[in-house]
Amino acid sequence: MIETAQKKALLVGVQLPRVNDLEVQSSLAELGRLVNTLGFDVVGTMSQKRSGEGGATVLGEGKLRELAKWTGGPGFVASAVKVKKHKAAEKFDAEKEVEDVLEEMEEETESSEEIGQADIVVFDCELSPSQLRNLESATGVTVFDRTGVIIEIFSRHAKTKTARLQVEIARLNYVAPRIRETGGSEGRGGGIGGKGAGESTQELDRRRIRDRIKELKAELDAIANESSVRSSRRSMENSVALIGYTNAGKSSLMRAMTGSDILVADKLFATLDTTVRPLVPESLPKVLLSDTVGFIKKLPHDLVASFKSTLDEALNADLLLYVVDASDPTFRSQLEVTRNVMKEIGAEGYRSWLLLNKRDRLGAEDITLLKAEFPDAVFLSTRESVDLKMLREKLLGFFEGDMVDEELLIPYNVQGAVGDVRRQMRVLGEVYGDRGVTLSVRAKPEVLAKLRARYSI
Ligand SMILES: Nc1nc2c(ncn2[C@@H]2O[C@H](COP(=O)(O)OP(=O)(O)OP(=O)(O)O)[C@@H](O)[C@H]2O)c(=O)[nH]1
Ligand SMILES: [Mg+2]
Repeated sequence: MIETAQKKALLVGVQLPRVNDLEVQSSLAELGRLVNTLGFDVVGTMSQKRSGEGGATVLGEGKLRELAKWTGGPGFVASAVKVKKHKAAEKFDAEKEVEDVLEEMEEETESSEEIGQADIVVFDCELSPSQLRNLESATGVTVFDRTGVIIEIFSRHAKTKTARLQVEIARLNYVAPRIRETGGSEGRGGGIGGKGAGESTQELDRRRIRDRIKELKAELDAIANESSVRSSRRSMENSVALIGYTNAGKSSLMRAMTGSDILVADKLFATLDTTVRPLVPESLPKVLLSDTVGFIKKLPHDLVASFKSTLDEALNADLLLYVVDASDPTFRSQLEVTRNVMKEIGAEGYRSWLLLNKRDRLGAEDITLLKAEFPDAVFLSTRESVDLKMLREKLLGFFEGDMVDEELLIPYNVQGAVGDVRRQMRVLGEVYGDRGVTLSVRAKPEVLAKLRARYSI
């Protein structure tokens, strides 16, 4: 675990061609929330236009010096670990020169800005191990990339055995190539089973990590076998999965609809495990809801793989509810990211609804515009009981699709039938007559047939 007491973080974005300013800013704002979730304070942000995320230090020389002013580092790399030259290396070098000239011009206009003090730097992209090393040498402080931050949050929030194993595998895969000869187990490499005597070389550390990953994978497989038995049993029931970007309100909805006390927090990645609960009050037909891990842009690939099995639970669902925080101006791209990952794991073709949540934060005008843009979406707030009731009815309606409505006349002298009806069917109305009670019910035809046969009614 990283020591986080009052760490001051500087965020650095790299603006690639075809990425507009707004996207860079919103991505940096999101990185800020991730960093806050880890307990760091954000003291500043900076970004630079670059043609790619390559190069020994990602940033140009001038920008690197500017960065070092925040951290008190030298501002250059004593002996840069060269990033492997590729075919387009010459072109890349020429581009870099132009970039550096542009950057010097840019720097002149920015240099009067007030500069604070940062003791950690977080890049909003994935850094290669050598880039990370070079940047740490130039800044003199610990450098993280977005992947490292997300992995750290996941490791802190993982609670169940499965989530802990999955996160640990992703973390070790991330850490292995970043281990250094000296102090390799500090900071992001810390806590990997502890370093034994005589095992200080990189090679040994890496081998130990590979072995550990193998062990963890075997453990995970054993658990997966058990739970596939459990979920295949569950697939007999009506099930709905809540899917969506982190902080969209999935767990809030789950709590409100199932009366469970699962964690809701204004934090990113509050939930890492799938929870399954029936609707409360219990409904007929019975409907199970499952809450899942949230999505994020640039989700590290290893984590997508790790959480695939968590999301597999969602693939057992009959219906997917895409939950969106409609009050977030970037929700469209969040939805796109979510849908793309779901497509990757094979959820294409699933029945789904779009839920535009947090409507309490929207003005009437916003709602009108959104209704025109998303005519089929369900608007709701997890804080409005009328909305929750409406969603519940809509869900029951969905699962009642293959049910029929009938009237059952149950004579007063037939014992037990009314109880059975209430347990197995949805009662829409009841009328007490001379001979017995007439119940208007909605149920699956086979359930009705069984009951009629049993009580001869
Ligand atoms: N204003 C408003 N806030 C909401 C609503 N629904 C949820 N929230 C808040 O949004 C934040 C995130 O809610 P969660 O339910 O934890 O979000 P989540 O989708 O489960 O997030 P992850 O577990 O990180 O994927 C919390 O602070 C909630 O109180 C809503 O309808 N209106
Ligand atoms: Mg949640």
